[in-house]
Amino acid sequence: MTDQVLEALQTSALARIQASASLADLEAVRVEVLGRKGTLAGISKEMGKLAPEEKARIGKLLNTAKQSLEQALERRTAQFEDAALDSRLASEWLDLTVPAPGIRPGSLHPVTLVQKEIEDLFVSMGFAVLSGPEVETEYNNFDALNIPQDHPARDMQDTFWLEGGNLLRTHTSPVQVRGMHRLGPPLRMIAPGRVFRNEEVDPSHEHTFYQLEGMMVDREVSVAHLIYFMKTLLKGIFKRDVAVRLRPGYFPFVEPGFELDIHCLLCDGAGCPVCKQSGWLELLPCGLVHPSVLRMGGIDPEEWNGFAFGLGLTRLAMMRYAIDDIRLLQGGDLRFLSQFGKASN
Ligand code: FA5
Repeated sequence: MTDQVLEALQTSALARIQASASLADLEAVRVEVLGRKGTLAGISKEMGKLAPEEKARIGKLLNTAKQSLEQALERRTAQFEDAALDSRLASEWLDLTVPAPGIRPGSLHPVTLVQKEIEDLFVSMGFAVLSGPEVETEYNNFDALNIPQDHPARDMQDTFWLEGGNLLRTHTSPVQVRGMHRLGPPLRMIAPGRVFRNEEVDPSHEHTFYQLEGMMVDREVSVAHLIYFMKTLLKGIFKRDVAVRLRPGYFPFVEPGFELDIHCLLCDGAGCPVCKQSGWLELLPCGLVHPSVLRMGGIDPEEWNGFAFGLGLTRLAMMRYAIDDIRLLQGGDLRFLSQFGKASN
């Protein structure tokens, strides 16, 4: 009786293995027939009741059935795996004979392009290009620029303070301080660099942006010199006369101080989100260096004087390339950025 049951079981299990359509089907057969609680295990349990010779014979039959089913399962599994591999090979392939695409040439960032142009211009006029650290001391960022502790001017530039009392520089003006000590009078320097402010971001304000500081110290420097250099700068960048307006501006490190605004080139003065509908964009604050700043820089204000300016370099790049949202410059989107620069490696 058990012989026939076993035989029938084996035949039907083999048929199901052959007919299975997936690895999941196969697994179902394996669990049902060969599993710990499967049919073969059930028969095996029943064998305790049999006479010893019968037990040996049925045991043998059971083992043979088990082995043949296991082999059939293995073969069918291999068939499924081969088929899966074939279909992957058909879809995932690589033609090694196709020429490599090569290195994609990078391009310079619009801010870098404008910065380089200004550097060339000022170097041609005898200015040195200096750089200073982005992490500054409170002294260089504020005190040495005539902005004492508790002075309201400190609140004009929302500061990212660091542990230990240092800060992320809020402007490039601390490089004036470093430049005065390093170069001594007479001096002509510019200092482009990244600055940081804890500000609300909008189309014309970023928390991280670029400025370009400039300073000239000599004998009898006047506002006329300042205006000459500012005009030369703007003409050099825009290759044409651009309407500007000069109005009084307050910065503790210059006296007198000015705000030099540029006619918004994005809307041609009609008003847009970048110029806050005013038609003008704050771009180039400047003035004659305050005597206290010269003194703190180790320069005698009785003998020397000078001018300084702090150009909004990121905003200048926006005007130059008609970019109507400052955030585009920070986004890192190469589709946008690669439109401007010449290819370079
Ligand atoms: C200053 O930072 C002064 N240190 C400039 C200066 C230097 C004056 C030397 C006198 C002598 P202000 O905070 O206005 O000034 O910033 C200078 C320029 O940076 C602005 O005219 C503007 O063009 C740009 N700027 C300021 N804040 C932002 C911002 N959040 N995002 C983009 N550009 C900004």
